[in-house]
Amino acid sequence: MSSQADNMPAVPPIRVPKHPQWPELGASEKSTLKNRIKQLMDEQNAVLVAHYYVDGDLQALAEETGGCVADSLEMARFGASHDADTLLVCGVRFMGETAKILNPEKTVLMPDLGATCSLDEGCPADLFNAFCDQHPERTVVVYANTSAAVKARADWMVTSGIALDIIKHLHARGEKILWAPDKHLGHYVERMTGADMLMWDGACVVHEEFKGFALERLRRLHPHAAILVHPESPDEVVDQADVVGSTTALIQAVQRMPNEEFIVATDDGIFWKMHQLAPDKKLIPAPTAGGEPPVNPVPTARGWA
Ligand code: CIZ
Repeated sequence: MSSQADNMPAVPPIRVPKHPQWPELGASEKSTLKNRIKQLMDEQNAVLVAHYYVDGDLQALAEETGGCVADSLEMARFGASHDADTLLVCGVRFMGETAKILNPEKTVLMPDLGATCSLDEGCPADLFNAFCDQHPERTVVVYANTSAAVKARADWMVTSGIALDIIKHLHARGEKILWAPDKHLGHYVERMTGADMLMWDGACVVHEEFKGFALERLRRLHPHAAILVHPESPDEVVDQADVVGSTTALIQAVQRMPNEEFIVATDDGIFWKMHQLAPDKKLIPAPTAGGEPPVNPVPTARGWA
């Protein structure tokens, strides 16, 4: 068994811009803006595909206009199956790139090209290529949260929904893996499959904030809550989970499980879809190192808080 590489290149500090703070809009301003977006989409034969992590208003607009709200792979697949000429991708840059890879003939637009992902930023293609060159005997598997240039070097590309199955398959064939960029997801897959995995040293800045000790405290306050954890979270958080899974798997768990309360460790954009599909369930954001988290997300101008 392998794990962290000794000779991993030093990755320069990650530059993830802060979430822009937009002014709160009133109902009529929002409605004017929405109508303008709808008009432009009609003119350009565009369809809106939004990720579960984006602002609730954008998820709602995607559904109202016949688009979709999904994970990155389903966003790209939806785009491929739709006859629109233009895909308006509301998500981070790698999601727009993935949509373009699957839809080369379509125009792909993004509202904010600066919206990025710390996993993607923390795995520059030149350093990654050098790392792969040092380990030619390994099968290169990268997570979806990477640039197109990094994906181009990989033998396999996986989402969190299929990572376990693909690594199990490669392990059964006796292959040794070079995994990038998320070390937490990598460790989780390594523990579950027993595969030999050499890890890139990357992590998601959102999921890394979830703290095991704070989650233990919160669980004691909500002993009947089911704990739902995205596998980009650190081991001590994953170890307390009732369900570990992709965004889609966590949303399905809220619908399927009989519990009335759920503590959720992933980006809080996901609460919009969870609340829509299971409005009677109480959703509690997993705690970070800071103070107590808010209970029962409520709609705000920028989404769900
Ligand atoms: O692939 C995606 O959409 C992401 C970022 C996570 C997930 O678990 O679906």
